[in-house]
Amino acid sequence: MIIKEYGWDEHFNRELQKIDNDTLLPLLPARVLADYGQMLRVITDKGELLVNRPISNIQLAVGDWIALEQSTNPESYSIYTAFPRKTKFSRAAAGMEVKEQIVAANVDTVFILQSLNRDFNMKRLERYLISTWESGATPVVVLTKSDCCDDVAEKMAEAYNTAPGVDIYSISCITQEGIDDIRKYLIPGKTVALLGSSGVGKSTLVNTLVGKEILKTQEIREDDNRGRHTTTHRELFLLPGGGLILDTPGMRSLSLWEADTGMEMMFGDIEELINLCRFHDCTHQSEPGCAVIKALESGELEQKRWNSWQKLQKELNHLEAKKEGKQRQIEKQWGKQIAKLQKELYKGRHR
Ligand SMILES: Nc1nc2c(ncn2[C@@H]2O[C@H](COP(=O)(O)OP(=O)(O)O)[C@@H](O)[C@H]2O)c(=O)[nH]1
Ligand SMILES: [Mg+2]
Ligand SMILES: [Zn+2]
Repeated sequence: MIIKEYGWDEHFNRELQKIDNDTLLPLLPARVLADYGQMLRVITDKGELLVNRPISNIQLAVGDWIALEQSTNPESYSIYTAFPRKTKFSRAAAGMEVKEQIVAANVDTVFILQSLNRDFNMKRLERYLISTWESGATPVVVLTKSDCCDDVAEKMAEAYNTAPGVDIYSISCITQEGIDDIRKYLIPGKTVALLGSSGVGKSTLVNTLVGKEILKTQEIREDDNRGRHTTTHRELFLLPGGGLILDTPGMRSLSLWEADTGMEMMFGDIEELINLCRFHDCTHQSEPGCAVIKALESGELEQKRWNSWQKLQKELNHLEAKKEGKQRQIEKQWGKQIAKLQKELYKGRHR
């Protein structure tokens, strides 16, 4: 069974049995390997196939498990349905519209990559950690290009401070430092996604793990040392020793989409403090009995973390308001359509 190597398991098998299949032939389970826009490349027990992206509302992402319907023409398959996801990494789509973008589905471990030389940024790391916890996958922090950094220990300590309890590694694809340590996450049937800004070394890491140049990487441009975009789509690879790895194009920004669980995982202590404030609508500015002010004064709560929490909370509140606004808009449009219909009905009756 090919699909087992790609993560098909009892869980999805049970989901398959649940599907009320009214097609002539049995459904063919498939996992999305690459997203080319209109077309998706999938893996099945019959090998790799190209299928059309459905026009329906289901938003599919690399890593998704779907069921294909076989037509009587054996060469033709279409998407019948998608299986519920085990995990889902989302962000708010770029642009004006309030929309979820699913970056990857059914990922077990997220490698959050930052380079030790220029991409190192704890605010960004916080965002990736929140989104990863929210997704249901386990985060692992991978600090790249250790060969280009002379204060690795200091940066590791900073990362530990931002990501307590999370596994953190420093690696170099040039000296091979740390590469064998992170191989332990590459388990047959399990999926690791590589996330991080453009140029941090995601594709180079895939090549290093695979042991050959299967992906194009960026040339460092002399002028700004930044590099160009080369990974243009998300793609899932089966590693020689088993295990799956998902390379992604760099994300310019990671706007949060949903973060209840993620915020709790990262800032649960702050949420607990807030519950201890004397007034339930405490603004934590100057109120008497404010547990936050007290914790800031005693040093129990770091000012930096409090600032982060406030900033993220503001962003999330803003996002909630936008989502609600969108919902109201939809309802208003509905209202208008119904009013129009009623008017026409009324006219019809009184003609
Ligand atoms: N010095 C050094 N450069 C690296 C390392 N890993 C990747 N690079 C370079 O960083 C640039 C961007 O790498 P790439 O894998 O394309 O990044 P991606 O955009 O995250 O996929 C390339 O020029 C790589 O050669 C490393 O461990 N050390
Ligand atoms: Mg790349
Ligand atoms: Zn307070």
